[in-house]
Amino acid sequence: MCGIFAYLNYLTPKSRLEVLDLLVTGLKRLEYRGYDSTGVAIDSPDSKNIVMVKRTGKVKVLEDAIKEHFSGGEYSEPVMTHIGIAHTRWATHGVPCERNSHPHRSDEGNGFVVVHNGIITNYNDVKTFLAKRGYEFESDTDTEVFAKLVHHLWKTHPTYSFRELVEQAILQVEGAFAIAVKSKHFPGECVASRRSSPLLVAIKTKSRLATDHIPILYGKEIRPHGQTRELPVLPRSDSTSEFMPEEKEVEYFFASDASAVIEHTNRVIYLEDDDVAAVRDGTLSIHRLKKSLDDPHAREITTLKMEIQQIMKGNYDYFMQKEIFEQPDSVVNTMRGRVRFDGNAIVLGGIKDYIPEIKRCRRLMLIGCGTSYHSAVATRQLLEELTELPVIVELASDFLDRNTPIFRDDVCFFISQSGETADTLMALRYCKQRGALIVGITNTVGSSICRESHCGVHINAGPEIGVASTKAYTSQFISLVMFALVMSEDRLSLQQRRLEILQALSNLADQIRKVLKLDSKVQELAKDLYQHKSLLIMGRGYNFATCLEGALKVKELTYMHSEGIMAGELKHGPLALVDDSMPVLMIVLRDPVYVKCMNALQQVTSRKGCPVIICEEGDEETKAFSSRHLEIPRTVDCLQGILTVIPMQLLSYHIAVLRGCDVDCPRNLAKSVTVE
Ligand code: G6Q
Ligand code: GLU
Repeated sequence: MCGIFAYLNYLTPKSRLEVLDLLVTGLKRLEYRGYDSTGVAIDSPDSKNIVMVKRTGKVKVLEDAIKEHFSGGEYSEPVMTHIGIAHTRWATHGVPCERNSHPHRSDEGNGFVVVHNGIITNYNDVKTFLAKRGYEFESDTDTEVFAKLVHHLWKTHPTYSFRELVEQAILQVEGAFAIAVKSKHFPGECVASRRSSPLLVAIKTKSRLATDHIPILYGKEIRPHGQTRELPVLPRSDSTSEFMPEEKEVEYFFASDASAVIEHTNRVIYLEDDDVAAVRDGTLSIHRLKKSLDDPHAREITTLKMEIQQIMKGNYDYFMQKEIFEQPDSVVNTMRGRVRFDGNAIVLGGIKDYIPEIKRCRRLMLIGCGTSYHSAVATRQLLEELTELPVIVELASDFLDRNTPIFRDDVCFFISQSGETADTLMALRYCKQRGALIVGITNTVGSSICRESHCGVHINAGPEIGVASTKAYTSQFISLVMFALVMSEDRLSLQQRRLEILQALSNLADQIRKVLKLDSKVQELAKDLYQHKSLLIMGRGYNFATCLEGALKVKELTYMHSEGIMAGELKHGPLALVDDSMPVLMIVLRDPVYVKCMNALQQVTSRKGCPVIICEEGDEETKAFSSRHLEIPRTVDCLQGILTVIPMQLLSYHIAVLRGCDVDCPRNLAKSVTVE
């Protein structure tokens, strides 16, 4: 949630209009993270002041406002060195409006301006502290206290450098944040930091970088957080090394994720919690006040493998649509280099050294939120079957509410597309502290969950931009299936089953292509359904997860009520909802629960319900129960969920389009939920 983008050009002439253009493009790439309001801050034409433009709504509104606001020729003059910061917001404190939009300022003179992602939990204490010192607040956000705190520190410690001021300020705040700060008192400098919210620095130089890491500079003294009454004594860094580009000209980007920078450079540094990154005179340095024993001495400069086309919509109308149609390829990418269909072997490089330890564990726990949680529900049965271990599936938020007992011999899987979801990350830390083995299943290289796991599997689905998760789900599903196959490699009694699954995996991409051909039929179905208020989705066994996931897609994209119902529970309550007008969709496949599903189908039709049925190709007996059905190819029972979820993705997409909803940016949501 919230996208931060900052751009610093050092000895690289750029007009302010060009800078604004870069900032707006950066924000567009990050828009999926939040789209309540937006804002930018750049230098005024005389470089003595900071000018800000903020707007409620999406980046397009800001773009139009910028065109209007910055039309003068003075903005087309090139400047050698400049820093611009920008933000797209997902409101947590204060309604979405211009007043609450970022950047937030320290004072009427715009001395310091700040963009922030996250929540400053002790903002009330800081606010009281500052109010007593005469500060007046203009917004309802938690963020504003940060700008004013830096200003207060600047007033009281006039000798501090910009970086030191920000370091002192972050010592005072609690909660989650990624911040970027610009100041008219420190022209050409930018300082950024993070704690529990993602932030990276990207570096662009003309020639290849001569180094692949930046040494970290440590302070000598550690101060606890939350001392707003007595400000700490400044710890000084004890080393002088830092990143200086070979040539003088350099451009730096600070961004919430890599999709915003990939069109400029593929060289990035993922900041760690409490890193303070500062650029001064074109030199980047990374500082930490606190040194712990296992801290590395440097931050690595990573080369991104992402391609620009991966984050463009291409010929599709929406990212979500593109991502649904990418699934024949994304599932193959998840298996690439891991599954050898000829030798029936599977190697998961990221966890192979831990397999003996995992095999000795007491139980497997799968933890995630939303769609990622559903991928755990979808694969639980197969994991139980092939590992013969107890498998516990948990929603991260609920898990944290319960102080769940965790043991050293537990293996805990954390499933997350973004790798940054706060609830999942908190649950990970909780389990890690208690000594469990932590396995990350993520789609985002360099994300917090990735970095904090002992081992893991990258699902390799490619960037997922649509807020509604689609291809990440099918790739998470396959990653967990591959893990189950690895765990059962040496079990003779399971070899036949394994072969059957491997065979099915090799046909999966073609079968997905076939399901995608149902698109126009699903669109017709959407026309029948889009004006209704509700949609019940029923199934059981391997397809229960599809019901939950389908209902989540319908809710988030179309704002219609939808519920995924375990068909076995029908007679325990939900059947009361069924009549001749309630839209119902039922998944009835020829698997071990077929007879039970047919019972449920009969219960629904005998209450005058007229369900849409998802069934197997050519299953005349099941089709006879309704005039509306979608036929999907036959596959092994435990992989059916991959094929049945695709019509649900398409259905929610088409209903959303028909209802005029913003498919890629559903109201009130954001892609990466970095607050609890
Ligand atoms: C679903 C949403 C959402 C998402 C969760 C977890 O369409 O994208 O439910 O799955 O917010 O996100 P991560 O997978 O990034 O942890
Ligand atoms: N808490 C800040 C606000 O409400 C930032 C929100 C976020 O990162 O989601 O403006």
